[in-house]
Amino acid sequence: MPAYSMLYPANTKTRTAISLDGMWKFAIDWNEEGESSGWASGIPGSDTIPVPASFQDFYTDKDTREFTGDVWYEDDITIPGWMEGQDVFLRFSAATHRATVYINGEKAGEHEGGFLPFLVDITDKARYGEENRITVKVNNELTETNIPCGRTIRLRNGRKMSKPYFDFYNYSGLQRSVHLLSIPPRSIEDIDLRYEISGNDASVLYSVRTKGDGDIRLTLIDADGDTAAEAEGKDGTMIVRDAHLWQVRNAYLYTLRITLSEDGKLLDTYEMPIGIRTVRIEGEDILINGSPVYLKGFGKHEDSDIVGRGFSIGVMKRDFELMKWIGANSFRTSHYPYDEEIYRMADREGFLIIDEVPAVGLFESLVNFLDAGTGKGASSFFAKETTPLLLKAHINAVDEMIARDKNHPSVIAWSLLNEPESKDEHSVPYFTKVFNAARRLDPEKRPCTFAMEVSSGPDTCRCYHLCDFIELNRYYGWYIKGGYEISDAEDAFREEMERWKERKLDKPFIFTEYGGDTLSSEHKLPSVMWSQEYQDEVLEMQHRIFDSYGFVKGEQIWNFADFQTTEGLMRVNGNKKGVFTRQRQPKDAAFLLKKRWESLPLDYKG
Ligand code: CKU
Repeated sequence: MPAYSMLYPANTKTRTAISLDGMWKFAIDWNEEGESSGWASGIPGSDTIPVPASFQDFYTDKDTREFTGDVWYEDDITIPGWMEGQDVFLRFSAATHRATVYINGEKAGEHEGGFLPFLVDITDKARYGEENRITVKVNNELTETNIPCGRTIRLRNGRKMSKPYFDFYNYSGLQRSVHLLSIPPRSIEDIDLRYEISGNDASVLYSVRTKGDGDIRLTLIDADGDTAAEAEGKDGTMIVRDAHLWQVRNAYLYTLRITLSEDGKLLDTYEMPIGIRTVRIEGEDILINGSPVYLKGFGKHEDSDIVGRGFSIGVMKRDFELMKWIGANSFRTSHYPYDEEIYRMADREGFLIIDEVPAVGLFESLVNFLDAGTGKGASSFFAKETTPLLLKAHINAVDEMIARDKNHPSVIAWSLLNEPESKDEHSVPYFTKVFNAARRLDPEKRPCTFAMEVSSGPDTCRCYHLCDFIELNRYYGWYIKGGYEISDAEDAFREEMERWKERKLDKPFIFTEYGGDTLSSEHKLPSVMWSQEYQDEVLEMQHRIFDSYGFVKGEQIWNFADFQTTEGLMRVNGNKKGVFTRQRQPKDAAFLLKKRWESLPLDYKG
């Protein structure tokens, strides 16, 4: 368990989580003077901006949208007098890519990495019963020492510019919720859970960590509000008779109540939804509760109009409705861990999640994602002077991701890198350390994997032996032999699959990316690339390949919806591989997928 608490900010009898979402004061540090000019005590100007949201797409001038450097947020909040004596924190669900937090002008904490939560302890700095000024400096520069990787350049006019090594816009700011938390000084800090199923019964194996001592009691409450099991002590097992299992697209959630008390006096209580289910890989099968499943779904992004990568509860709802409509059962959180609400929704709706750490762009090339798609480029990304720093940041993100997401029944696997350089000998020790960390940190020991681009093939990749199942990102018929050459693309695709087959890996394969760009405005008969007709042709060809191999146990098309990228010759105002438009309306391919996915049984090829 990590030495910090990643528990979701819940309100209970003993704890309070107050949302600080809303309009915050906002200033861009154009002249890199914020620190020296004392902005920590008060930021200049009178602009205000919504939290949560990316700052980029509100404004009408390009220098602001493309701004690279520090942006400052400020909010004056009253911290209630009754919180005095409690442990008091500011909880940021994310600050992209790094943040320094001040209270009343004094530095209170900082965090590196843009997609996971962090707590800032303000217990001793807060003024209780009074107004307090919260100031946050957020920096969005990309480097090769943190994930996702990229560079920051300086234009001749003095402006900095982000050069991502990845194919999504470098949205940033306070993109997720902020809370004020009060927690009792002796409290529940964390819990690990594992499940075993035998016949109709289940065992819930648990281990609770607390701050300070006390008597621990656990109560498992079923969906009708009845007690299903109880236990006492820090570590133990709850036996659940006639357990309701959490099943794919048929979720059943229990509430787990944990209490910490002393001499019958309640010190702290925490409640969380949990689902009883097991995940296992056996030979070429992915087993949920012992039964084989075939994954159908998407690589997604957190991306929508106006708020950018800012969490939008409305967009989340729409996305789940579309995924249900189309017959999907899973998605990958490409290319970073998503907002916690999305996992809670997946827990309720019975979706399976491959949870991905933001390790994208670990590939030596200027137009990284493009060269990755065609198999060009690539040298030794993991033999640089800076590699140890990158590895440290990477493992730290894996640690935080697993700490945050380990208790979601929806999370069935950890995707530890996306399309890294994996042909070079230096990748082997790097990957091994990342995989070892994940395996050590996850109490449930879920399968671990990474997404492989085409140059990481059966004869070239040196790291796939580390994977419990193989994730392939393949664009035959798009980046490779697109258009009228599609018949050759199909041959080349089949040849690659035959070589994988010869390896006899005895592991499941999931296609975590496939598809092609399509403009929702374009129709053409006969097809041309970018038309809706061609998207259907590519998918039909790619599906034929998937159907020919028994070890292919899932397909997650790239992408759920069109999304924003950096501008450039290869992108027409964003990546257009969406099955839905950015406004979440279907392209023709959505109907093709609906027909296919509704007809494929859950245990297809099982
Ligand atoms: C996607 C092998 C291609 C890598 N993949 C990564 C993803 O982030 C991109 O958006 C390719 C694409 O559409 O090119």
